[in-house]
Amino acid sequence: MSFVKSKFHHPRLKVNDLGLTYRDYEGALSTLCAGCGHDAITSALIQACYELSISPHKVAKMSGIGCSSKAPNYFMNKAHGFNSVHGRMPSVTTGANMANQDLLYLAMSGDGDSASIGFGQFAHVVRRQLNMVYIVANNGVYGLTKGQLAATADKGVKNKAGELSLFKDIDLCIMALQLGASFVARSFSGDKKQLIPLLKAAMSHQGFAFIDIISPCVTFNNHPDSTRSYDYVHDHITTGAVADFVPIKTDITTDCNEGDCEDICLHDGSIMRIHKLDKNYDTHNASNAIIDIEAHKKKGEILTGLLHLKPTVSHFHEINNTCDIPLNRLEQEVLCPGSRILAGINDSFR
Ligand SMILES: Cc1ncc(C[n+]2csc(CCOP(=O)(O)OP(=O)(O)O)c2C)c(N)n1
Ligand code: SF4
Ligand SMILES: [Mg+2]
Repeated sequence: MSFVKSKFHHPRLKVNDLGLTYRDYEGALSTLCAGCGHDAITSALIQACYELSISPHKVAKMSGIGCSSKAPNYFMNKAHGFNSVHGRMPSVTTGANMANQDLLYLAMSGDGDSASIGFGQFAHVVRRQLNMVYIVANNGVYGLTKGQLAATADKGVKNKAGELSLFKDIDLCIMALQLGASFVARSFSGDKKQLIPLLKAAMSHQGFAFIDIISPCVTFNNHPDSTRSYDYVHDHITTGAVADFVPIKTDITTDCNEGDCEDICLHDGSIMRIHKLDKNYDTHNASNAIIDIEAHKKKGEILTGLLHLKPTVSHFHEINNTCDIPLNRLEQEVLCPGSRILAGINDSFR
């Protein structure tokens, strides 16, 4: 049986700068379990894209395989989308990005998809500073295949079937920081207040933006032996820096005591205002962020918020000097410059 979402909405629903309502950013009806953290991420994405007045046809939703990778079907049904093979989303996104850098690449992956089968692809896409937003919905298990432990599960925890996690977890934020990502954040699907500004900033960032979102699996990993359950995350979450996203040409109105705040200008002129809960917190320093994540982990805490932002790092297209114009908009003469030029290119390889 299939269900269709009603298109009816209140005639006076608020519209954004493009004249679109929140409902215009929705997708198909979710088939995920009721209460799954992934649905809360979808709802935060809808809100962030609506508030940023993003044109759906300028977005490419990319994913691999998993419950998390199904999520792009549940938002922005007028955007482009590619649900690829398990762990192969980064290479598919790289290809698409090479051909058309005019789109916003919004990728959704899982901890299985990125920290196991796709770990190699994850590492290289970070290293290459591809312009994209890479979201991992981290539930510590393979939800779609019924709850096997993922590589992000903490050592010593048990899954619902009682299987013990024998090895140290892979922390994808630490990996991204080590590999040079210019935007790294961690959040919780249940904290929209923190998540929405982070998503907006990630979408406005030029370069590789990574957000690891703790997203509890209510069916297979929400029990007392888990460190990814709603109860555990609620009790152990701590935030180093709260971020406000201020769009281009908007007055900054939030109160801020000197020394407690820092404004970081993003490439498009919008501002990320960082409220430092810990005065010594330094979002510019990737090595310190790694030390902070580890230190909190030792205390049994999950450090969330914006962990690192460096808008000045060169991104994939700058490094490779790629063609600004999407390939599908290039004229025949440019795409096929003639045999004399091709002979010259061939000669340069001899
Ligand atoms: C090549 C290949 N190997 C294994 C699978 C089986 N498989 C499907 S989803 C999945 C794990 C998904 O886990 P995760 O990425 O964490 O997503 P979640 O369901 O937890 O959101 C696996 C192992 C597959 N589809 N393809
Ligand atoms: S199995 Fe887990 S991850 Fe998959 S939809 Fe259900 S709650 Fe979400
Ligand atoms: Mg998972």
